[in-house]
Amino acid sequence: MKFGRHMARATAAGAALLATLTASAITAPTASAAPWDRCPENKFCIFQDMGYEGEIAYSSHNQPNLGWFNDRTSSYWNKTDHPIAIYMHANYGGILCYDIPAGGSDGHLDNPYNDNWSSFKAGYCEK
Ligand SMILES: [Ca+2]
Repeated sequence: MKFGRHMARATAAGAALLATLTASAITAPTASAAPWDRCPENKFCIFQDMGYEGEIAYSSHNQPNLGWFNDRTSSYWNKTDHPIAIYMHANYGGILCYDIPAGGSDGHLDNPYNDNWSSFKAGYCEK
């Protein structure tokens, strides 16, 4: 009887291991995808959270009002071929302006820029 129970446990353990390996093989491609991979080519992407996490919004056009995303951006990735100017108020207003070069990215916006973006357009800030 002892031998029989031992074999039953071994079989169950083997089945569990096989299930784990199978699950890993299926989920591996998803797990290896970086969060910024969600940003399409030729778009300027903004993320709600640090580390390119949370909700994402993107555009290849000027945005005078970020709508739901107003004052929420905490990281960004510029996959366009041109610079982007960020403004702290809608309609490209406010005292502060933030330049992003073509291809630029930052996974951790510091104050006063974190959660403070309200509009953006192509080009550098006017100084
Ligand atoms: Ca945020």
